[in-house]
Amino acid sequence: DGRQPVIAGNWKMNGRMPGATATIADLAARLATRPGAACAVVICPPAPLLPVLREILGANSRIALGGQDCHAGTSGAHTGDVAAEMLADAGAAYCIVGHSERRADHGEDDRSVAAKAVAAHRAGLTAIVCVGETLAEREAGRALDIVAGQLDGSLPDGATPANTIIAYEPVWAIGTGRTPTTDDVAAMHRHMRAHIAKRDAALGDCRLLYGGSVKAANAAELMAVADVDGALVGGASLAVDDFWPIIETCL
Ligand code: G2H
Repeated sequence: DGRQPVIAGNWKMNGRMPGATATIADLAARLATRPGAACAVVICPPAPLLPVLREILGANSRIALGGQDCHAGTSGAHTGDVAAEMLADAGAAYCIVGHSERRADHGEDDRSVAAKAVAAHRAGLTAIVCVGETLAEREAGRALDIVAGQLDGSLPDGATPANTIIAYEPVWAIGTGRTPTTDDVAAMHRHMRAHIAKRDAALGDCRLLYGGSVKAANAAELMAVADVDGALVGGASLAVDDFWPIIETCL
């Protein structure tokens, strides 16, 4: 299919010094033993760690950095928020937007997620737009429709396969150890690709990541599913010994 796979680690609110610097140095050293560009590796640490991790990696590292969220605006009276431009200044090339934890904890809806994706694009960042149904929605047989609606609302005009990656993360699989069957993931990803291609044929070539309890033991079978172009990994991205075998499935 020609799409370069992406393995992205979402550290969430984890990572202190000096552990974080040791982790990134270890990961960079392992990747240096596997030259080539088979797979894009992205780490999304807490924002305060971005500059120091960027310094350790250097400008041309195989590991790219990303933010976990951004504000839609460029500056202003928004205490606690971070602009996409600031993430770019700090060394990020990607930004996650619309993660279900942001949607749940901070009341973000599709409209605000789309505005954040626009901000990421404005700052030159690749947006990783997250969608996914709840357990109740899946049990009601509504998963495909819910995700299609989230895609309609969360993907902004101007999204392209170059500036936008989509992560399907069923809410009930996040941090729970539960994962959908590979058949369910295949059906969802096929449906998502067809849905976005209907809106804009070019968009159909976006990378579609699976996220939610990805770990070494299930990564190979999930990454082998048609229309899965990589993974967004939370808990299993925190320790290199857990994360490395997941990356290796795409090297
Ligand atoms: C889903 C995922 C990373 P985990 O949130 O975005 O986390 O792999 O811990 O389920």
